[in-house]
Amino acid sequence: MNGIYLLLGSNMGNRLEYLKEAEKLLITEGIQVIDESSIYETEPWGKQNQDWFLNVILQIETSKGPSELLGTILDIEKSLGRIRKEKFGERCIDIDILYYHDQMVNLENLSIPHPGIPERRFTLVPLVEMCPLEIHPAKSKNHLELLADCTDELDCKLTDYKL
Ligand code: PH2
Ligand code: MG
Ligand code: MG
Repeated sequence: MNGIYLLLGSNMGNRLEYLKEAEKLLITEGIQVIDESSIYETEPWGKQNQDWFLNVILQIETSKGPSELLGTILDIEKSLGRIRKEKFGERCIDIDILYYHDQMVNLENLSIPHPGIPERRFTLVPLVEMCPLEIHPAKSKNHLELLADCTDELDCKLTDYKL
């Protein structure tokens, strides 16, 4: 896996505006966005009776290491008004680190690669769009193979929205 990838998600309020604001704040923090996926409208995974999400993946470049990057992300989520309630529940903004090159991180508050990648179509579909042949450093499979193996059947619709 080559590159640092973030997944952004929102399913509350003006979802597109939250994604746009999150990207702006990342850039304000000195993080460079070098590629972005299409925006997808996705069925809620993990907890059904909540609104659909908008999800997008950004490839970024930064001199921050994984833990410092997580600190910046948590500050941005807070400044956009995120309140942490239940696991998998609704959120105005969520920013997850999917990959930090080939690094494996296993800290109490941070696991990289993100453990949800292989089981979530809403993550694999935009990864296949951006980097189909990049190999997951722990699974030793590329994104096309991971998507083919994935049993998640929740819907993931391509939209025309732009960041
Ligand atoms: N995030 C979750 C839980 N469920 N479902 C979709 N479709 N998109 C998400 O970003 C998402 C989710 C936990 O962070
Ligand atoms: Mg998440
Ligand atoms: Mg998160």
